[in-house]
Amino acid sequence: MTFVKTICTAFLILFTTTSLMAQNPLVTHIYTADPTARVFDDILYIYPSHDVEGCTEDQGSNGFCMPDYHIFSTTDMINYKDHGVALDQNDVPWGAKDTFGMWAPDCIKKGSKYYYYYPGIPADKSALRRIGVGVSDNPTGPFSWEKNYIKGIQGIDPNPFVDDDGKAYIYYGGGKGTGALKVARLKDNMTEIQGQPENIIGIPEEGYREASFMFKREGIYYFSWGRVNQNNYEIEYATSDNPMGPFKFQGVIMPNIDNGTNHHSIVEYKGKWYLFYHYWSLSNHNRLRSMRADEIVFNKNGSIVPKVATLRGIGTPKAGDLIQLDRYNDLVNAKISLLKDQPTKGWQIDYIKEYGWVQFDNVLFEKGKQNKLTARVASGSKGGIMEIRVDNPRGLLLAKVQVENTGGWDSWKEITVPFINQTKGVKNLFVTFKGSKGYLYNIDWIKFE
Ligand code: FUB
Repeated sequence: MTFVKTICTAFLILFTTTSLMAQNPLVTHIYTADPTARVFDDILYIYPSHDVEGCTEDQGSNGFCMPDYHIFSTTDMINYKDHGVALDQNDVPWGAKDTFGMWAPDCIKKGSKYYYYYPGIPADKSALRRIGVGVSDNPTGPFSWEKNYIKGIQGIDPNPFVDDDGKAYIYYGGGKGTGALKVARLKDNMTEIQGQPENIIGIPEEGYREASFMFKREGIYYFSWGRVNQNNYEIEYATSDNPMGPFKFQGVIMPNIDNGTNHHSIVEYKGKWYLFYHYWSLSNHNRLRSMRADEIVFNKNGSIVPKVATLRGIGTPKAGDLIQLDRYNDLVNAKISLLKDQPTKGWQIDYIKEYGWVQFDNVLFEKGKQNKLTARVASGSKGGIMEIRVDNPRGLLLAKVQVENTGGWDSWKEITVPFINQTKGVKNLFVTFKGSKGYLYNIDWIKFE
């Protein structure tokens, strides 16, 4: 049963911190949703939720089946380390058991401690969701979980924020029957609220709103959320000079991508700003989502340039990293589909025809560090040639791979060839397809060594 498989995978991961690499989605070994990205001591951490299959009718809610939380980290935004399960649903001290309702979490640092906030279904049935918190000396835990939920608030999508003056806040909202997005001051202990929660004022009232996220940039407080509006589901934002508002509505950050939900977070890392969100193309099911990220930019006046979701995502692969060409910037005379033999590994480029190419931007070539190219390919025809070039489809030729018939379109083979020419710096890659009429070969990935 798939669910049993998921549990086994979770166990495996529990005991072995795993390193994985991908473009969009960021990881494919498990489904991950609601990614909150945080930077602590120059490392980027992601605190997502975890979608699985296999819930019975009385388990899970709104079609989601979510048993636990994993934590991820990266320093290059290409290789992601899975630190395993940080909290299982049945270890929530105040939670109802086996309810698969572990929705979007978040984590923040205050002083030298890390505080992990999560929504859970309370055993006392006092609300649809309550919000719990755990404390740790490390961003990946182990966390010491507070015995009771935070009194005075109820809802989903907890988003803590610590201002430069040390004052802390928690934003939350959403969930059935709770239309408003809210904010409450957190006491210095980070486990209790101070005063009464307030509604977020100044943002559109129509439609369903959830997935609050607060960040500060150049003295401006940016509050963003997900909303089901006339355009389906969009990520929107508003700004203020006060973390409690009132806010001024600014517009859309990410237009609808037919997601059903699009929980997000925004973070600055190594001088660039990124939007983390989720999408379900790996599963073809919008309750089995995978986290993704794209770079965003700000206009001079501080407004955010709306971002259209990309396949390419973020990060600059270098020698040794797998380059998933199916996460392309442009593709001509070819298609993509999920790998048939191992769908959880992602996609392949297929139906490749002559005179086509795939463009994949931002690959780092370090002087003398790459001399060979390996391509994972398959062909059920007489094959063809792959030319690896930079800058444009006729640019400098780095390597040439002759692909023969490998025994079938799913019979994968790794072919290694030497570099013909060297290049240096961050380059846009063009892999061009040469051969005769008909389909030439399928490509899984390429790698420089
Ligand atoms: O993942 C479950 C819920 O869906 C989250 O809490 C919401 O923000 C939405 O993404």
